[in-house]
Amino acid sequence: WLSEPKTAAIVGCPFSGGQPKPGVDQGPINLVEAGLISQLSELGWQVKFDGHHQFEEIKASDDPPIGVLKNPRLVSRVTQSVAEVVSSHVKRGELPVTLGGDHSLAMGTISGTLSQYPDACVIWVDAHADINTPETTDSGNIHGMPVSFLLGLGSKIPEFSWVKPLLKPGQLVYIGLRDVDAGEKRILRENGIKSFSMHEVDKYGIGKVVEMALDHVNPQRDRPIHLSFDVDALDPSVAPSTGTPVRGGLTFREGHYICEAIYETGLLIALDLMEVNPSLADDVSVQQTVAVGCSLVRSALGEVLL
Ligand code: NNH
Ligand code: MN
Ligand code: MN
Ligand code: MN
Repeated sequence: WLSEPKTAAIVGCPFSGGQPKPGVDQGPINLVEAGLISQLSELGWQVKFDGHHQFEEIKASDDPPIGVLKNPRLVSRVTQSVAEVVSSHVKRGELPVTLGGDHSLAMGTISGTLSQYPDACVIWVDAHADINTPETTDSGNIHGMPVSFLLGLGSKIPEFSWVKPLLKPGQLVYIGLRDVDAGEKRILRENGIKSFSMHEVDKYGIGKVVEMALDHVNPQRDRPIHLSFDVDALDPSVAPSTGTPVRGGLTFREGHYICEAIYETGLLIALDLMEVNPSLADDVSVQQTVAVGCSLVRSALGEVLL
């Protein structure tokens, strides 16, 4: 799937419209300033980065809620443009590394991947399932909903008609869940969506969990993989600077192991690193979170311990 020389395309997305806390738009800028690009070059990748993605702006007054959905037009237009960018990189055999920004962006990144490889599988690493529909959401924040849009669940919002329901439940697996809303639990159950919560990580260990996750979505190890990693999957002691930290998360090593094991499959074609918010927590915590973000990306792109 990837062309030679192997090329990573950084898609920096300074976007926060899928949730209410300012600052997450600074995530990609901080990750790049921390040296991510040279770190990936040192791993042997050609790295393409021509500045952070520029989004058209929509004034809040021109973007009233649709039902309960907040900033719907802005999120729709931004994610649609991200879908086009990711799709064009995947088409050229480049690995898009999308840096968020909030996780609503994955509506775009995964749409982009699936438009080129409809049988790609998605591994979603997160404390949250992000599978609320417009009917089940309590918050109205679209970063809690991208998966339901990709699956075509819930009522159809004309503003989002560009999002095609390209993802089937069997193509998706979760790792790290621990804060799943009641309506989301029902959706996961009713659609038979495989999920490895922190309970399963404790019970089986991360090595076995990743193996079982891959066996579910990729039994023959022949399908390309899109990894969507929300940094809040990590324990807040490891990644404190994020909008909705939830205790009891993945350790530093468990998070990195997931990335390493997926790299080892040779099947990774797209990566998201989302929800780094440098305006939350103290300077040391911010630096720690940004450094962890860079190191997760390096692990997913082949950094090895020995
Ligand atoms: N489930 C909640 C919601 O829908 C929280 C989602 N927050 C996240 N998701 N950070 O990764 O609003
Ligand atoms: Mn998320
Ligand atoms: Mn989350
Ligand atoms: Mn919750």
